[in-house]
Amino acid sequence: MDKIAKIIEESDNIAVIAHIDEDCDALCSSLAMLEMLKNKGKNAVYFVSGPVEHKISFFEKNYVIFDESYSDNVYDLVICLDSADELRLGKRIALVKNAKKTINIDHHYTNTMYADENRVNGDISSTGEMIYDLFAEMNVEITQKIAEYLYSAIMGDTGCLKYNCVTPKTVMIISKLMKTGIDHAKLCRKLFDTETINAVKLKADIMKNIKSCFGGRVSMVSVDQDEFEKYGMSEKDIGDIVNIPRCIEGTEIAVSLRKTPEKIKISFRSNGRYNVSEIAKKFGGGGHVMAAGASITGCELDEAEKKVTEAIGEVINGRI
Ligand SMILES: [Mn+2]
Repeated sequence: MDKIAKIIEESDNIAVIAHIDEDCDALCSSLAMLEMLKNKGKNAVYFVSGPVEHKISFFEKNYVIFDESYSDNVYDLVICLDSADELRLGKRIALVKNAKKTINIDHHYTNTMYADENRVNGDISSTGEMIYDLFAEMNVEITQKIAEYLYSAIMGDTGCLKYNCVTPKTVMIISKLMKTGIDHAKLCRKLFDTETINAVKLKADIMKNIKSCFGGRVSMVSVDQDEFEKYGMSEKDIGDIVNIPRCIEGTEIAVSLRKTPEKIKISFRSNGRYNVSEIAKKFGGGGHVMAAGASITGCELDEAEKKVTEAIGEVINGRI
């Protein structure tokens, strides 16, 4: 049996954590892992970093929102999912430090291999797909609940099977998950085709202010905190706004900047020509070739836009 599977089988008190600001892959991979552990009779808990974003908040809330009162907890095993490095675990890193054993399962090729046992493969679409493989090795019964989680995790990171990271194997796994009888259309509608009226209005405002540079090869959107507040929303209530500029014809790199009280979050998407994780790295971030992120503190949006444009310029001008 694989080492990771063996460690899981041999551990009783287990904590599951994934990267901060949980996305669909992070949340649903973790929920699938939690479900599997509970089905095996393990004493397992999944700690999220804070309230999860609105779009993925309909899943069963059988997780615990982490706060410092849990910092001294000691687990036999802490399983870290979908997190490229320790910084992305936020305050929950305390659990990793205290743990008797740690496992890291991730598909970011920038992963720093921070656990005792690391299973990292940057060529796999999603952590959800890696969890499916692990469960297959462990002969885990794929219940409908687990299938719903893994299906959502994979769909989340593949843009509903649209992105480069999708392989024939990804599609085969989706097919197997569908065979359990899950209501996949309903899940997709809830996850990807449902917006609140305020989210649509906010997006309309964002669209009016799309910036285009480098002859249209770079498209950028920015949202200030007061724009979220205008519609009574937080930046957690609106998903990937970087998909707005990504769709514009001629765009090779799409960027979004979101101002929160603490920092400016930057998302990068590539349409194939450039490795945006290299740009994210310039700001202390990371991610994948086609999708990456970082954050900037201590400046206003316009200054952050300038810095990002300069960093992209270095990459674009270096290549062409
Ligand atoms: Mn992921």
